[in-house]
Amino acid sequence: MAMELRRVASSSSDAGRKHPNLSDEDLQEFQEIFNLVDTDRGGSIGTEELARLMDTLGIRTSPEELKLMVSEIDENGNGEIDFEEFVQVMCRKVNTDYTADEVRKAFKVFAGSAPDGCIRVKDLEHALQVYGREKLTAEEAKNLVAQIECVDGFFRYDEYVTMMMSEH
Ligand SMILES: [Ca+2]
Ligand SMILES: [Ca+2]
Repeated sequence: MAMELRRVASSSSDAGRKHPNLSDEDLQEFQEIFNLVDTDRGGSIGTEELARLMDTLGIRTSPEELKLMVSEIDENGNGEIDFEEFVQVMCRKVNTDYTADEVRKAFKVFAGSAPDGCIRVKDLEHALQVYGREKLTAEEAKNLVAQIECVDGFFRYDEYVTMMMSEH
């Protein structure tokens, strides 16, 4: 949840970046994975390199399946996966960690008796400190919540989840 909220809080300042949802660390990690797969260092991943990766992962794939996988990712149609295309795939993966329903349910648990689709700011701060893989300290939670739009002490998570999750 903290990760999702951070994305909202930082979206305006990151507007000029190519991958506003990704930190530099994410990009670096993707680059490292990409380099491992791009064994000929040509700057793109071809079907043969993908085949080797699948082999390493212990996944059996036919040449047809490999072609299909590449064509799904290959946006510019040159038959290979370049880094930009690779990042797009990894983003999709990152963003499907939680479904919209799961995030809504999590908010609802912490929202208690707040009106439907809303959570009190102080309950949200509490949630950020106890829920999810990335727990925050009280101060971090306060800072994060201060950056998001709240009305009359409530954060409208329903609208936010709809907006965030439909983006991808
Ligand atoms: Ca290559
Ligand atoms: Ca391509």
